[in-house]
Amino acid sequence: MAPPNVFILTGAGISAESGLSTFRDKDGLWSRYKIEDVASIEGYGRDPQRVLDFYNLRGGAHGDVQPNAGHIALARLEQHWKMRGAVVTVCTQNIDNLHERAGSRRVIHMHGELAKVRCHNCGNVTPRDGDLSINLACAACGQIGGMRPHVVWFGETPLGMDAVYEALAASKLFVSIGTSGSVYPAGGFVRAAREADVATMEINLEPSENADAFDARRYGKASEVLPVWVDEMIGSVGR
Ligand code: BV8
Repeated sequence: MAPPNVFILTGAGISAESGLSTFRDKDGLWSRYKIEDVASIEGYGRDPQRVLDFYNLRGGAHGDVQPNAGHIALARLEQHWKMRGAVVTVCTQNIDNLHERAGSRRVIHMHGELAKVRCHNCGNVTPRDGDLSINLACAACGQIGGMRPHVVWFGETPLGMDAVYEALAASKLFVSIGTSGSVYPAGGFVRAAREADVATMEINLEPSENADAFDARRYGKASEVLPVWVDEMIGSVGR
């Protein structure tokens, strides 16, 4: 008997212990930058280089960080589930590649990836190769000034939404990890799960904005709580 498919949503909190800033914690990114200036399509229109500098800075920080025990635990769960004919989907709001570097294979980056850049004019996506500037020309269409990070800003449509809702509908357990639940549509996934009779659990440092919507809740650091939870999940289906 295969174990139940699991849908996992992660946010900045799972990468916090790898040294990457979250957004809304006391010293988070939004305490130093205004969302509308650096993570909105309007802000990009007003001052594109300021937006590119914000992501160049984050690209630099991502360069030398490592996956933590929380990322590694989720990859272990996926591998174990796969051996037993079941699926673990990681849908992340994060633009770092720490899930992949920890060994997760089925990852949906609904807010994009800092490791990729996109031409705002023709849509061509290529691997990030150093800092972005408004003077760069697109290798595909040749236009200058449109090279941007391949990330989803406020007011833009998240990526992979069909795959997200398909995976959520095929799961029996929805687990939200390291997210404040303050950004939509991700913040609404727990309600979509409940409507589909999917069991829900929140694992976070502290109660999120949607805490009361979850059937179960565990609080603590992801690098400490996740290995314990994954051991329990694997133990429940036999090694
Ligand atoms: C959309 C970019 C339609 C990449 C991000 C007006 C106009 C247009 C849209 C809207 C509008 N009003 C509202 C909206 C919707 C809007 C929205 O939600 N606004 C909010 C402010 C209300 N959403 C959008 O615009 C989205 N697009 O709606 O399009 C649509 C909808 C459905 C289908 C089709 C079309 C686009 C949203 C994407 C915006 N881009 N980032 C980047 O720069 O990274 S959002 C940004 O917030 C990041 O992606 C981040 O991941 C995300 C959520 O933040 P969290 O990850 O939760 O991080 P946060 O700091 O908040 O919380 C961290 C948590 O971790 C905390 O709870 C903390 O306790 C915990 N923690 C800390 N340490 C640890 C820990 N937990 C465990 N262990 C630890 N050690």
